[in-house]
Amino acid sequence: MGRIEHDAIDVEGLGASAGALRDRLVALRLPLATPAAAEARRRTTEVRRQLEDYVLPRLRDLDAPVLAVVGGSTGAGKSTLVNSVVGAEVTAPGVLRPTTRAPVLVHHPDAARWFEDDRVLGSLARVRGGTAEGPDQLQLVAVDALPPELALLDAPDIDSVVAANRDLATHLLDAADLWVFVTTAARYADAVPWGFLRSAASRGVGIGLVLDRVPPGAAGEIRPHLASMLAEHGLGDAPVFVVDEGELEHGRLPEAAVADLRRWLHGLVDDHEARAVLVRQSLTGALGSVVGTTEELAGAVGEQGALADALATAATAAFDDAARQVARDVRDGTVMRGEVLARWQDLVGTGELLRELQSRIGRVRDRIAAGITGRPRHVDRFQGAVEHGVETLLRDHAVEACEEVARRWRATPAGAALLDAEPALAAPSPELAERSARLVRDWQGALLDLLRQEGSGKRTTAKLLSYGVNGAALVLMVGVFAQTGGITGAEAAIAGGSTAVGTTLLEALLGDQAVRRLTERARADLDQRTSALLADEATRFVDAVDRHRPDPDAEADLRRLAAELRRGLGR
Ligand SMILES: Nc1nc2c(ncn2[C@@H]2O[C@H](COP(=O)(O)OP(=O)(O)OP(=O)(O)O)[C@@H](O)[C@H]2O)c(=O)[nH]1
Ligand SMILES: [Mg+2]
Repeated sequence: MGRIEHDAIDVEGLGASAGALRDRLVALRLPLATPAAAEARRRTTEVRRQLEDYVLPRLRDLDAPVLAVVGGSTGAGKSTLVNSVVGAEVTAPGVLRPTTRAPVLVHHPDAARWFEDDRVLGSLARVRGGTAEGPDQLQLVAVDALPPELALLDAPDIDSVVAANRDLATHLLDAADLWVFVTTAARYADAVPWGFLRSAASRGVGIGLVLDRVPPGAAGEIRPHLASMLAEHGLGDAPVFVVDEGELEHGRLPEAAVADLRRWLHGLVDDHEARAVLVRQSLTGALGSVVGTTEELAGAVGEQGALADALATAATAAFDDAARQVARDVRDGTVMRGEVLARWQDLVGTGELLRELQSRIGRVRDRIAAGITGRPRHVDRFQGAVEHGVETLLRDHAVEACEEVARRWRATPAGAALLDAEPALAAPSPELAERSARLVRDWQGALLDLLRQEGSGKRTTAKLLSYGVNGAALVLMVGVFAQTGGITGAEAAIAGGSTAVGTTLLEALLGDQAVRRLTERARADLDQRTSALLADEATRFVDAVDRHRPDPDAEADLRRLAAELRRGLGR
């Protein structure tokens, strides 16, 4: 065998890029269940297989024999044809369908080394002598009748009732330099073969069509129709070989029936230049389709990224909304109703607020007293009610936000699948109650600090401290949950009239301006804390999206590798 010149393409560069692309495709994930993803995943496997089965082995060994795969419908006569072309019984034809389950690769004895290792169709175990039985085996047969530069592969049927047969047929055709596609007078217009032929055309693989088992005299009628179908599918240049149905001799077709096909096959490889052209065409054709598909896959990855962004945005928007609603409810007195109001009235009505406002030692002593008597003070119960009120508010809005995210996500199949995959997202986080209670306590702590700061360095300090910051803090809290900045008539009504007692005192101490300002600051602080907590709830959704997001570099990697291959092909 003489060496083939392949100056027209940068074999080494292409090999490196194709290898890198293969590795990238192995790692490629399209985790979102978009309608396009299933197809994209299928195509990913297809391109990867195309690279592994054909492009990479061919780039490594441009001088390996041309592999012609004989494929087509069941019972079309493929095995009979292979036996007839090589003039020996190398593969078993049969009456039962499908007959050929394990593929049979026929080669010249001198070409054995090209097929014995896993260079091509590496996933199939080699069997020599005996009979291969399963779709994961490849039967190797050496015959002198074939030129060393040509190997023939008898494939199972493409339209088999056996799924493994169909997959294997596709796999084998992917590995081919050349397709010998066999159909019959009865079946040439079927849909399945044309699906395969369309992919052959897009892959640019060399192809010869055999119209087999043609009733004598029927060819004249079929040929023009077949030719127009081929032209329609971009295969107008493919030669057509008509084989008349006739008597078989020892299970083989008469010599005259296969002479043309054999001559064509041998002609393709006899001449080094012709072989180089065939190999290069199939190779660049395959690489061209690999590039096209890779660019489409990059697009699909990009769409998944954009969809993931949209899902994450829907989640953060729902929780931002929830935070705004919480802020609104805090202002319009929602918290100050029911239990909280009742406890506040207790606090005021029993005179405990006044005592609290006037007690400089404040809570510590009272807590000890409460501990001894076991009777919770009104101030504690009020505080508990506020904690519970804020917690309820946060939970209600968090539940609503979860439902809103679910509603938006369910609008897309990918979002729906994501929710099904992450059932914990149906409800707010289990820690929400505990975190809300802590939020209220932390906020109250900050409120006390605020009051202490307000008092420090001023003449009011001593007075404020003498009245007790705890009491002042309680009055401020009520102010925060009422409608406007300061505690004035409107809020006093909400709070049951008796708020005025504390307010008057507080305003007398700090001035109404300061009370208004402090209330605003305390409210802003509460808003900030509730927003942060709800933002954390949103993060659970964003994290779930991130777990189902394609690798952020994937799209750019695919585009870069496709561009490299384009350059290597000189396109
Ligand atoms: N008389 C006659 N019989 C043929 C001809 N070609 C094939 N047959 C018979 O048709 C049957 C099917 O042929 P095969 O060669 O096994 O067909 P195949 O395409 O390999 O079938 P699968 O392996 O099942 O896909 C066998 O019994 C053959 O002997 C022909 O030209 N004339
Ligand atoms: Mg067969």
